[in-house]
Amino acid sequence: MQKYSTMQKVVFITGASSGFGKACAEKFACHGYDIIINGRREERLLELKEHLEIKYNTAILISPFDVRNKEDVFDAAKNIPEDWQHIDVLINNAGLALGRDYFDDAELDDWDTMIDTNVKGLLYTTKALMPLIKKSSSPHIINLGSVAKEVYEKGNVYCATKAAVDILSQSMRVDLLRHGIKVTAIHPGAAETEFSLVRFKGDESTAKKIYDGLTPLTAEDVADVIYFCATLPPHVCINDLVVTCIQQASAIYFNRK
Ligand code: NDP
Ligand code: 8X3
Repeated sequence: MQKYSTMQKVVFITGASSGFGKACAEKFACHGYDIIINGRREERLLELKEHLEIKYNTAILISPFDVRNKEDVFDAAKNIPEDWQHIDVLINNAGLALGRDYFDDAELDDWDTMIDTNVKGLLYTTKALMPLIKKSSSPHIINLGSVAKEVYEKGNVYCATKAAVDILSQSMRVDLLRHGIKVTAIHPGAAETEFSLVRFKGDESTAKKIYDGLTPLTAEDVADVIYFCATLPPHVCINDLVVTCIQQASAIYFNRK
């Protein structure tokens, strides 16, 4: 679908083929935003685009790329069509955990993938889109951190990547202050998405056990919180927001039934 108006607010969401990213696409589309959706699984993005355009009569652009690939990220940013040339909200959501092992047992390749995706991918995407973000009259960058910025056993490198997201969000907020760019870091607790299935490499029963005895957050809960942060008055910015289900008090403490 063509964009109706270049004035329409544009949201760019990385990792929109599943979980929080997909739920954010649905939430912003239902409120009339035009959306650029990213992920590696292009068929899922096409399916989502069709669904949202039909249901909400909004314009959706797909931008499939791997956030780890610097060249692809910058090419994708360069190739955004003329009438999409401003980004009002960037949601840096693409990310993953791989493995849950003691430091000395963990796989080096898993560490590389988490660092390349959760940290370097977020940096590349933000840097590549910066010219378009600066064109917005009310720019906002929203980074997905996690309660995992607090260390838990066998969390090692995943926790480190989310601590890095925390620090980078603070740093962006300081360095981009002079441009009037809002920077929000959202730190969710356990939420049932494809996250654990990815973490445990397709092992469904181990993935399910993570949520035993819990009513965890849903992707829609997190999207609601993100939408709330993105739609506050122009002079108000939520800098950091930790959100958990009521049975979780920190990265470590749970009250399982
Ligand atoms: P999902 O696995 O459901 O979704 C992850 C998304 O990231 C997918 O759309 C995936 O798309 C995308 N993605 C992964 N790697 C890449 C890549 N290299 N390039 C582009 N896109 C990529 O997980 P969630 O929705 O739960 O997770 C979203 C974010 O929230 C992550 O950053 C995660 O760390 C964080 N988080 C999750 C929590 C949870 O309990 N679920 C709690 C706290 C934070 P594709 O595979 O198509 O590329
Ligand atoms: C995902 C939440 O606690 O499984 O970031 O690491 S946790």
